[in-house]
Amino acid sequence: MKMTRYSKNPILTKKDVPFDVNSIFNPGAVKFGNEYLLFCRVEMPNGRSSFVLARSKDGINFEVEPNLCLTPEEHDNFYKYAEWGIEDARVVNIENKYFLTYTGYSKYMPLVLLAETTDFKKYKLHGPISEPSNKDCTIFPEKINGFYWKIDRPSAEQRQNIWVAKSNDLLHWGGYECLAEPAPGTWEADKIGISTTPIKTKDGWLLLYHGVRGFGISSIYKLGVMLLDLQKPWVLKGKCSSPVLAPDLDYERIGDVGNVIFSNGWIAEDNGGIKIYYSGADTNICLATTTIDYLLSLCK
Ligand code: M1P
Repeated sequence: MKMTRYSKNPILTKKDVPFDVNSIFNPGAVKFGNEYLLFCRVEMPNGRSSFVLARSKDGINFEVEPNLCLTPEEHDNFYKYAEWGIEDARVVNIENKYFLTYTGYSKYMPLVLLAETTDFKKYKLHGPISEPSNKDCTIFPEKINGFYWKIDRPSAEQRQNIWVAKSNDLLHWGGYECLAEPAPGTWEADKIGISTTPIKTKDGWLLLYHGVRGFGISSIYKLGVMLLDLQKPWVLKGKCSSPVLAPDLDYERIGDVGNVIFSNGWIAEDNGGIKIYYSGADTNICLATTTIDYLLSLCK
């Protein structure tokens, strides 16, 4: 199986949200008990984003909860770093806790915030785990060589590369290494960023990433796949030469930001299948399915 879009995409739009929003998009995804959870970004009428949970028994039909689950205003001491919105959460299960890495947006510009939960009802907010400008952060689901590891995407003047770092406690980070750079003259020439939480496979850590290239007055966001060494997560073992998913259909081309496919959530099934949750044009939530074996074959 290659990459298959769900025939009834999008699976969620703002019409499915039981309160007034501009859009619902860019969900983190995780299995919690016997449920699939999407930790969705909703842009509120004032243009600032918060999070709402959507729940499903089959990973396809989701119901959006009636209330927001996390807002900028709940950030107390960290509100000044989240005042303009919280965006694009990645969710990872480590040692029976769920950690959320997401963008806090404010006058300081984007940085990475960390929160944890055990029940998706109460959230412990840890605040920034980067300086600005930084975003697109995900944490590995287990310790490697005795350390926690994260991947993120600092903006260094005009350069936007993907970096990796390690930590003893998930709060203090060091050992920075540059993991991947945009490939000049290709679909990912302008910038890249990690999309989804790493999945452990027999061949290495598998990740989706997004690549961006400017065309005329706009940019096109496409998804790629990369493979990292299991024991040395700063070593890129391979990556695709062309995108695995690119804007094509109307719901990916037309919306608040046209020609964007963006993902920050996927779920690996026990049978080797993968559900990729992605957003078209920063406006909706869609589903595509594939397999670990297919994605690994692209990284050879
Ligand atoms: O509009 C596409 C995406 O642009 C930004 O992503 P990045 O900084 O990684 O290029 C984010 O604002 C993201 O939310 C948005 O989907």
